[in-house]
Amino acid sequence: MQLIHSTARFRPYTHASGGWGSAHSVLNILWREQAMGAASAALLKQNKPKGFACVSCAWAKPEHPHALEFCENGAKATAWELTSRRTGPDFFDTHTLTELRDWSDYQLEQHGRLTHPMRYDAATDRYQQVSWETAFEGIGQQLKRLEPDSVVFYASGRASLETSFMYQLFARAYGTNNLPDSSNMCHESTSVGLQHSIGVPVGTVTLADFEHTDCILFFGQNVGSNSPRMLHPLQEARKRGIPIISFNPLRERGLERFVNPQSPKEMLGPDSTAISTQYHQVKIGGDLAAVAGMIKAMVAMDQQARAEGREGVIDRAFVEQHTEGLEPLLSAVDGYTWTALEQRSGLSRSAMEAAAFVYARAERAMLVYGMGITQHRQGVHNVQMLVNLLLLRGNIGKPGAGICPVRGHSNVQGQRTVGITEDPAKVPADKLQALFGIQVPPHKGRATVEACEGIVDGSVKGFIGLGGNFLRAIPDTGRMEPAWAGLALNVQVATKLNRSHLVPAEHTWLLPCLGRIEIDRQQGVEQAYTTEDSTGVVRGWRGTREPGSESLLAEVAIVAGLAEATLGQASGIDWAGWRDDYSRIRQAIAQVYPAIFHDFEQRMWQPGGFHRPLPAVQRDWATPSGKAQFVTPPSLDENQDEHAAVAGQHDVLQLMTLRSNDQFNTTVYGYEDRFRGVSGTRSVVFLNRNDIERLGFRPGQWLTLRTAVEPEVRREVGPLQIIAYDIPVGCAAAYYPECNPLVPLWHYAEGSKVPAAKSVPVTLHAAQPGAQGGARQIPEKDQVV
Ligand SMILES: Nc1nc2c(c(=O)[nH]1)N[C@H]1C(S)=C(S)[C@@H](COP(=O)(O)OP(=O)(O)OC[C@H]3O[C@@H](n4cnc5c(=O)[nH]c(N)nc54)[C@H](O)[C@@H]3O)O[C@H]1N2
Ligand SMILES: Nc1nc2c(c(=O)[nH]1)N[C@H]1C(S)=C(S)[C@@H](COP(=O)(O)OP(=O)(O)OC[C@H]3O[C@@H](n4cnc5c(=O)[nH]c(N)nc54)[C@H](O)[C@@H]3O)O[C@H]1N2
Ligand SMILES: [Mo]
Repeated sequence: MQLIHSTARFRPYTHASGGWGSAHSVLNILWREQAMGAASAALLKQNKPKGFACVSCAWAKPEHPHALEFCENGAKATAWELTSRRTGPDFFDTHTLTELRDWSDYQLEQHGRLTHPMRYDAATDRYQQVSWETAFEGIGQQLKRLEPDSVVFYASGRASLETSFMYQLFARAYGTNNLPDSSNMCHESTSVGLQHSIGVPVGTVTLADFEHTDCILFFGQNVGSNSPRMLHPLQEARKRGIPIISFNPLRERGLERFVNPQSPKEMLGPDSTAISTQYHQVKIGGDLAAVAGMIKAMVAMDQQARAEGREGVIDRAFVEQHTEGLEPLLSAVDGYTWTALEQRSGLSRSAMEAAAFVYARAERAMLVYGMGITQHRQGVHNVQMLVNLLLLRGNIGKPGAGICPVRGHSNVQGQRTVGITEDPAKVPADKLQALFGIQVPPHKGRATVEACEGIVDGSVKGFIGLGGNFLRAIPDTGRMEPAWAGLALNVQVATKLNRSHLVPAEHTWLLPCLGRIEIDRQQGVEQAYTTEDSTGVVRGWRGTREPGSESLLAEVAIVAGLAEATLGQASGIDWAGWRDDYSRIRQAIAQVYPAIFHDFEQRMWQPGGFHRPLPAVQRDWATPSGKAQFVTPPSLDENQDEHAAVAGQHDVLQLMTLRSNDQFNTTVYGYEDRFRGVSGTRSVVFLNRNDIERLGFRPGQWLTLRTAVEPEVRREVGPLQIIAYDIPVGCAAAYYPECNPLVPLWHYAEGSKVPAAKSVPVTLHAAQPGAQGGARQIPEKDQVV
């Protein structure tokens, strides 16, 4: 099969988010997955009491769900899981791994659900069917031979609280804290930043706060594609006249206008709701400066108000009683000139003042953010700067106010709550010892970047992947793939075939599991499971559809099987008993974390679930000093080291790698980025027209992108076609995961090690369509020629 590059079709999208475009897109995917009947029936149970939790994003599910409580992308995720297509043993009989490595991400997953446990056979270069017993036995043998700290137990963020709790116990009973998860590439900047600033690692906002707020600030999150159900509370807030102020380099459609596809009146009528009342196209990495500008403006307003005998805009009583560190922050802000702030943020002084003015007038304000904040070298400082802005006006710990990081995977926040972390200080080691006889290793394990470093230097020898497509999601994929081939053990628990399954280690297994939409029967009894959403709400769910194959096992059963085969009787845990009845796992979770999970079995079925207690919501600051912290960023610059390396090079642009409207992470549903008007391809780079002209290119031309630091390592991606786009000068955007070879492994946020996937310095070079030129080829919309 030969792949060719189809030409991008670009036509600016003129419609609102949601609306008919969204309805049409849902029908399309149901049809393509041949899942019309199954998925349509399932969609009625999505995010409903006694139904299943959407497998897509982590946005909160309301207590009183809409008749159809799902969005376009949730429906796509459901259809993707319930597809009638299958990738069974016969498929692997006819395809070698060498051959499959030429397939695109789209082709691989499009082929359908995995059905049987498989083991890689090097002699034939194929996966061969094995029994579950043989697989567990074989993997257990390899694990027993390996040094525990040379094995990594990755979790993608989808697994339930039950599976996640068992998985981390298994890793620790085996002898390691190597428990990276997808939040290491995502919201770890949040966990680190918020813990330090307000004493909790998660957001404080709940759905009810949307009803009480007076102002919403929105930074670096693409709500229309990545958490569309949030458009409902945003729309309702707008209908109450609440201002929404957005900061994003791109004019993302979901932040501009929305038509509720579930409202016949709106669908048939001419009106859409304007979402943002102010839209600030901040430069990539310019948020520190933008917020510093807002604070500078607020200080001026405060002084003026006080001089005139009015109440100031800084909440002095709150600051006095609850915080520390304001003075150094204000003196740093005082030191920044407006010219510097304008230059670094890409916004005008009046834009920053306008945002500050509206914010300062609001009695209760909340702040929502996503990957545009966390995936930067300054990701942790970005998060803390947003907290600074909230603390100035006492906007944490009262209704209608707070900080709202929008988490990615549907249970990524919950996994952390039940012990998936490389840091033993974050788990109750004494309880694990007392209850299960497990000695938690005292030293830190590896998070994602450290796991990658270990794979490169050979100190990591085994990898167990509970979901995810690690080898595509991590940075520096061009360097990581060859290193990965040196692993002794690669075990992947998955629902669909992906790249991480195709680069074999010495011993490689592929273990197919039930999806969350499917009924999970153990000993003939249907089991329930629980998740925690972005707003800290824990709820119970059940699968509603028959499993895609009789040979699939539930994730809980797979973890139990691996643990039994590896640890034998050596651990004090009744793995088989837990597998047979998940309420026993919940009992154990409640014993380990009683403050959060007491009366778990009853409370998980309460309408709307239950909230995990968060001290910050009560203005109880679980920080070392007992006060919330203002944190002064050491500098307003993103990428200081790069600036030194590329000083004076005007041809260097900042690249952000992001998601289209037609993908879930590395799962590519199709080649339509409807809201951004791009169709038929993902091989594009969005550039400002002035940069295109200045650098001597033209729209439609093909380029290779080259990383502009560490020139001794060649990092290139292409060919990508230029799209002239509304993006600030000096900035570029292209799709993830295709551009991951451009992100150096060491290029991560200080303090959290989240890869800085939103700020990669690159240079642009003319390329031929389809030319190799040493660049990594992007598999394109697959046309056989
Ligand atoms: N349909 C769908 N839903 C998803 C996912 C998916 O792939 N598809 N992924 C899930 C996961 S795991 C996650 S983590 C979330 C991700 O959801 P998002 O947080 O929305 O992540 P991205 O799509 O990477 O987009 C980040 C946004 O940040 C903006 N941005 C980039 N750099 C900057 C900057 O410097 N400053 C500011 N202010 N903005 C910036 C970009 O223009 C873009 O709008 O979504 C989850 N939900
Ligand atoms: N350059 C760049 N890189 C990034 C990002 C970025 O914005 N830019 N974003 C980062 C972020 S925020 C994240 S979260 C990562 C995520 O990146 P991924 O690892 O791609 O995330 P997933 O969607 O979990 O992985 C998809 C795979 O999960 C498997 N799967 C699906 N459902 C299930 C299930 O129920 N159980 C099991 N066991 N497996 C299942 C399927 O086989 C599928 O192939 O990528 C990160 N990488
Ligand atoms: Mo994520």
